[in-house]
Amino acid sequence: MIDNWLDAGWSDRELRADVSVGLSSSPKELPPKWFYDDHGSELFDEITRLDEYYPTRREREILEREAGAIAAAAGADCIAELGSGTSTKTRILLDAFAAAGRLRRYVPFDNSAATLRTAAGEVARAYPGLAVHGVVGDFEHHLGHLPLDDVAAPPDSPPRAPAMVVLLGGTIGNFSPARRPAFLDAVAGAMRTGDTFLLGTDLVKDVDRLVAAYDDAAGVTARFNLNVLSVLNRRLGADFDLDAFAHEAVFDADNEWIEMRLRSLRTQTAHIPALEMTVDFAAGERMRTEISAKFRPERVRSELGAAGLVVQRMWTDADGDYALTLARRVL
Ligand code: SAH
Ligand code: AVI
Repeated sequence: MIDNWLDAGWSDRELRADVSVGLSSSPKELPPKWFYDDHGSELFDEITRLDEYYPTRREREILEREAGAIAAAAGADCIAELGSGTSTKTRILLDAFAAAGRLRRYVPFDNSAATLRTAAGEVARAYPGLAVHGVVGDFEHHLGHLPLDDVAAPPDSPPRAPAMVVLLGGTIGNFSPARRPAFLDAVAGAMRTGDTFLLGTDLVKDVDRLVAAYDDAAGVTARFNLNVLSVLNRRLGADFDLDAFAHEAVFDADNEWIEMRLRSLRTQTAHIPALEMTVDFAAGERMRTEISAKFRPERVRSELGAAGLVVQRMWTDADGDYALTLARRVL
């Protein structure tokens, strides 16, 4: 079963609002969620296999080592995954929960409809007997619809077992610090007392490794970054010249985040007919397209705690590059 909260009208209104606000601001800005059309999702998948992009490998290492402990500690029979993408690493969790004899439901949730449908279908085929309930939605708006309760359960059935909500890949880092508390409150609000939240966070580290992870030699991240302009061209009839912008990734040491930008290579004007908008760029002007925050363990604990999610366990990979944290909603 797939629920879809992103009908074309909703998504178009959201895109128009984001683009008209973001490109009228100074400095100009676009939210990262618009990277992930079908092509952007494929490019992200390619990024996860790059030598320089360590977070996926590090997270997989922790999952392979600790999935059994996570299954035991969570005691859940339902895994709901926000920003599930291709659900590739999730299979390590699904296998461990199945081995513990308690896997019943998987709820992948993503705003990239085609990726979600493919992933949900593949997981359903690979795990016979698993109820897969996919949700196409925006996790900044639709967490109130996260179906942690089994809609097929008869009304007189006993209270459900705990569920585990997961957010992997370091995706929490793509929220600005100002928006993280509301997001974590919404996650906790979608859970019941006793449910757990498994959160992947990239950790602060050597600047050169961080920058290389977001500015790879093969230029895949550059294509991923520029793809947001193709999304605006296709969906809003805009005329951005992708050859007139350059990808940049810099580490902001004060904020401890990687910032991705598109730098205008010349003075130019882009037209966005759907918004009746023209946007002027000076030569060298930078437009921010993503932040990817890097965390320290204390910050992970305190931000989860502020949302009523109490940390039960925190694991890192052997090199201390990345952390997975399991927190429980206690009230
Ligand atoms: N969890 C996967 C994918 C991470 S990429 C991994 O660890 O590799 C981030 C994913 O979040 C993408 O699949 C993207 O489509 C999705 N996403 C980004 N913004 C979103 C939003 N606002 N609502 C729902 N999904 C979103
Ligand atoms: C999905 N997100 C956690 C990725 C990140 O590392 O911030 C997106 C990404 N941007 C550039 N490379 C990967």
